[in-house]
Amino acid sequence: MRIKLTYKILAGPRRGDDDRDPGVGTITDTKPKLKKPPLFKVLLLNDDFTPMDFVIHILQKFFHLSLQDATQVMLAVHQKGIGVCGIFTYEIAETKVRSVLAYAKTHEHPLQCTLEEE
Ligand code: TYC
Repeated sequence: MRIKLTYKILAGPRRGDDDRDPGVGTITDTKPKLKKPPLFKVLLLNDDFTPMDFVIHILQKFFHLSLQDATQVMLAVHQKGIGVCGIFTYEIAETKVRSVLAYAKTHEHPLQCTLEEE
């Protein structure tokens, strides 16, 4: 990446006084500065009490899954004990987990949800 920078000399020889300093400089930075953020899986845990329809509703409401995909994910969690609802950056994953837990609690279901770094 190259950044062209115009700067003003505050001390020392003034512009024009010194031919070596035209008042414009170029800073060259060879390292790319952008890094991919770490990603986090939002996981849903099975339990014996939360109704299947409620889990499907959660997957549609918070993870924007179609009815077909939500049903598949719910059944996978029901059979395997755990499953991935989606993969997000940390802040989004954390917000999804909080929202799901709060919503399940409001509806008096023991549904558990957590996150795990990819
Ligand atoms: N095991 C629940 C039932 O039989 C359904 C269920 C599925 C609950 C997925 C939680 O994350 C879950 N009613």
